[in-house]
This record gives sequence, C-alpha cells and structure tokens, in this order.
Amino acid sequence: MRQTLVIIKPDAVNRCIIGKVIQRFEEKGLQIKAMKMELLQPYVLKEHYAHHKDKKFFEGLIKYMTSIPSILIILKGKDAVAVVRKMVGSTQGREAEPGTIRGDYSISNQSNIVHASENEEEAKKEIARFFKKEEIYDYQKMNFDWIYSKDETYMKK
Ligand code: 3AN
Repeated sequence: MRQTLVIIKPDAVNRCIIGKVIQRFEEKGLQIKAMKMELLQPYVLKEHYAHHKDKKFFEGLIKYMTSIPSILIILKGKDAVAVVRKMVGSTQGREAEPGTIRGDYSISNQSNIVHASENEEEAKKEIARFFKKEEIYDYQKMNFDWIYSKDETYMKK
C-alpha cells in the first residue's frame, strides 16, 4: 500500500477545523502512520514550493505557511496519493468541487486548508523532507480487513 504526505495548513489550524479534516481521512479508511504539529521553517518551504519560486505569490505563500504551526500527517492506503488528492480537490478554493475538502472549507487561492502530495515520486520526497524514520509507525489497523477485500489488503499499490 502507498503512503502520502498531508499538511493541514495554518489557515485550517487557525480556523479550528483540524479535527474535521482528519476525520475525513479516517472515515475514508486511510491509516495515520505519523502525525505532528510543527512551525515550518522558510528554508524547508522554499524547497517544498520551489516550483513556485518565480511566482508573484511566492513570498506571501512562505509568510502564510510560517505564520503559525501546521499539522503534518502521513496517510497509508491503497492508491493513497491519488485518493487523497481527489479528496482534497483542485488548488483554487473558489473553484474546488463541493464535497472536496477545499471545496467545502476554502474560498481562497492561497489559504486552501491542506497540502497533499501530487504523485508517488513527490510523496516519497515529501515524506523524507518532513519526517524522520523514527516518527513513522508500523502498526496493525484492525479494520483493514473490513475496509478492503482480502486481495486488495495484500496488494502493494
Ligand atoms: P496544490 O497545492 O493543489 O498541489 P500548487 O502546488 O500549484 O497546488 O500550489 C501550492 C500552493 O501554492 C497552494 N496550495 C496555494 O496555497 C498556493 N497557491 C497556488 N496558486 C496560488 C495563487 N494563484 N495565489 C496564491 N497562492 C497560490
């Protein structure tokens, strides 16, 4: 099964909807492999958002992301990267579909509640960027047998 990185961003922390966001992932059947609160530092965010370094909003993005702590989470599940991106919805809060996290909680391009890894390769890099090995837990999730079929439970993806 695959793993993906989610950041519950400062706007969601400030608006007291951390629990609502986490609840959606738990109810979907994803497993929380790691979770922590951290005030993210500019150097790590400049690396994380390097693809936006020439954009007008870059400095504002770094300022917002370093304003108060974020919640960092690793989620595990079959096709977790794609499943979580779908749950999060498209980048612009005003355009995100209702029913997605951004569609239900965001009306902004910048303050859009969550980050989720874009693809498998990014997920691997981002997990290594934000977590130490010893912060990630292997434990049996009792209800996996009820969330998946037997064949799916043992499939790698
Ligand atoms: P996503 O987070 O959906 O993968 P990216 O990687 O294009 O989207 O954007 C990273 C972050 O940059 C977004 N989550 C958002 O906070 C911020 N961002 C993206 N586009 C804009 C914009 N036009 N104005 C302000 N902030 C933006």
